[in-house]
Amino acid sequence: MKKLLALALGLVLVLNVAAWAEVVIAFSQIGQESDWRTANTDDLKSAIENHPGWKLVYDDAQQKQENQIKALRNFITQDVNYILFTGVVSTGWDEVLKEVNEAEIPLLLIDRMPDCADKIEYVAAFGGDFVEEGRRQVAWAGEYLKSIGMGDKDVNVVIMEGTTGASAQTGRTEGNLKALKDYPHLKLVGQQSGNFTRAEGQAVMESWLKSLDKIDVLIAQNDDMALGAIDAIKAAGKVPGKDIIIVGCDSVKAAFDAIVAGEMNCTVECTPLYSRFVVPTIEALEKGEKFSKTVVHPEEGVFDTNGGIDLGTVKSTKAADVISTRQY
Ligand code: GZL
Repeated sequence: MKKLLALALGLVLVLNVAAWAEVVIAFSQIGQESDWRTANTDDLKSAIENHPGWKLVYDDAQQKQENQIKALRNFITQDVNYILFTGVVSTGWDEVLKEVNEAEIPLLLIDRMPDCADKIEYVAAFGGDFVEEGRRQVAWAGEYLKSIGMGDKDVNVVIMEGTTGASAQTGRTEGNLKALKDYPHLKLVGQQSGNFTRAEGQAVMESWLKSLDKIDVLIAQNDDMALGAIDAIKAAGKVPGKDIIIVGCDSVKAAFDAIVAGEMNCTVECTPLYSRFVVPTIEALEKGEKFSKTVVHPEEGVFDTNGGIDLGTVKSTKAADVISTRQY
């Protein structure tokens, strides 16, 4: 009996020590609105759950800010060791992120940065350069048209925006509109949100096909909306990638498939694979290292039908040449 008791006590002790040494990382994720988001979730979940001594606390906010705020407060109550955060929109985070700071839980910002970033404390930040991504989208369309001898022809452009108020939408729109000034023959005839989802992208394109005289170029601020638009274009009896030039963003696998099939023309990369930044950063923070508050932008490419389109900061790569190497 004594031996059994000693064994039980030993087991409790080991479990307590293990729990005590565990690093608990909480992740407030926006939702499951796109292939990009799914890849981002899968990448971070798998890296954290498979890391020795780490435990993941995960929350999917279903694209609702109030759910993210609730999740952040739950993380504080659970006294987790780190919080990973990306905000569905840019505003409305000041109060809750200050509560995270007051709880002295290290905050890592990934993907979409909150507007209050310069008023709160965070230990590291990794996210796309959304303005540059938006610039690249329009510049690709302008340079492509020049490459096929249509640089001096007026063409009608529509911009399908992401979730209204998300930094990925505001940044890409800023980049889109700035770049349009460099290509005066690209005439903006429509600008509407498709909320980063395939279904809403299809619905917006359906309405544009009914209401606009002619669409020559679609700039879709993510690939899911571009793929939804392709569905609508085909249903209307038009040829996507030919009747309407289609430029997406993210560079998810389905976009590569559409480009290789000739139904899409270009996708500007925005990587969702953040574990390669987050894991070494938390490992270093665990050793007491400090990081700057500068947002780290991953190196990203542009992928299209034939490659070779020079956008200044990057030259496009032929999608068919690299499709087999893609990780998401
Ligand atoms: C970009 C990310 C955006 C993607 C969309 O970093 O926030 O959200 O471009 C996703 O596909 O929904």
